[in-house]
Amino acid sequence: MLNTLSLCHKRTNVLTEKQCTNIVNWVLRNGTREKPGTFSNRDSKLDRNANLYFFNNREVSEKLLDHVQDANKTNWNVKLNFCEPLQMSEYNPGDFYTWHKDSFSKPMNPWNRKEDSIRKMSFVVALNDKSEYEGGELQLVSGWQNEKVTYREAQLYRPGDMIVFPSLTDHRVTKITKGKRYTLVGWVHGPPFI
Ligand SMILES: O=C(O)CCC(=O)C(=O)O
Repeated sequence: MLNTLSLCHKRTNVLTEKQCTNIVNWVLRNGTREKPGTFSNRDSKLDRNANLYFFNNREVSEKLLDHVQDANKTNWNVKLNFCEPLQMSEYNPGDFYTWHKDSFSKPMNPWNRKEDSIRKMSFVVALNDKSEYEGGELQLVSGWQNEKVTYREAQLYRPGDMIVFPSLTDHRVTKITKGKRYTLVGWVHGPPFI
């Protein structure tokens, strides 16, 4: 029997175009720039090239968390509680991110919360228009056919387009060949599965 569980959930206009531009400009000036793979309990080596910035914005975080909760209720119904600090990614020509999962095998708590937790839902919001760059497709693994992976494209076209998916889903960003791509990425935690 086919598994009918949704792979991902797309929403549009979760942020206005102006909000997206403001976020890019603000984060480039004020965000904390980090190298990828700063969590010591990563299960596998990260293979990517992109500039990453971390930032906190309660209003944006709460708004996006509401969208994730709605998507979760429609599709997966897992217990969720909070969102990590937001990440803005800037991809320039040559940048990419190979297949990976966002979740870790062990619960974590670098934020000194009461309980350990685990990443359960990931989301990506386009902060600029697809016409501003080439390549840079976000793809999610949907299965296997003839020993080859099959995938679905996340279809992030317009600023404010959002994709929500379980953090255990393998995904990648193909190489950018022209222009700049900006995305806002977030991870929503819930209690460990066991
Ligand atoms: O920028 C994107 O589209 C996705 C980035 C990503 O996969 C990640 O940060 O885990």
